Amino acid sequence: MEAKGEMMPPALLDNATIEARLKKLDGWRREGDAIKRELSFDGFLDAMAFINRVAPLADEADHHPEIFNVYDSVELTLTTHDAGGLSAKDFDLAEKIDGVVSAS
Ligand code: H2B
Repeated sequence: MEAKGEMMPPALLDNATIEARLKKLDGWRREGDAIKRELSFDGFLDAMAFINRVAPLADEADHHPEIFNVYDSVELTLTTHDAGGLSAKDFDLAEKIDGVVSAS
């Protein structure tokens, strides 16, 4: 088994792939080396419940969004720190998050 510190970072995506995958997402925008989606909910508890539905998906993927909450709003930012930009892991997780949004 590979030690944690020796893992290869995921490959960075090229611009064309980033644009193509972004088009398939729901409400995400690109901001430099990251993609972001802002959501609003019916109050703080619903916003927290959403974050808690995202949490196990993120941990399963070993890929963790930056999460910014103010009362009923949540902004998610995805980037691959290990690779220094956007990788397939960001888009794979964004698709799963979109699934959570559609289901709620
Ligand atoms: N999450 C995100 N968003 N980017 C990363 O590069 C990343 C991560 N790296 N979660 C993972 C954890 C890495 O630190 C571990 C060792 O796999």
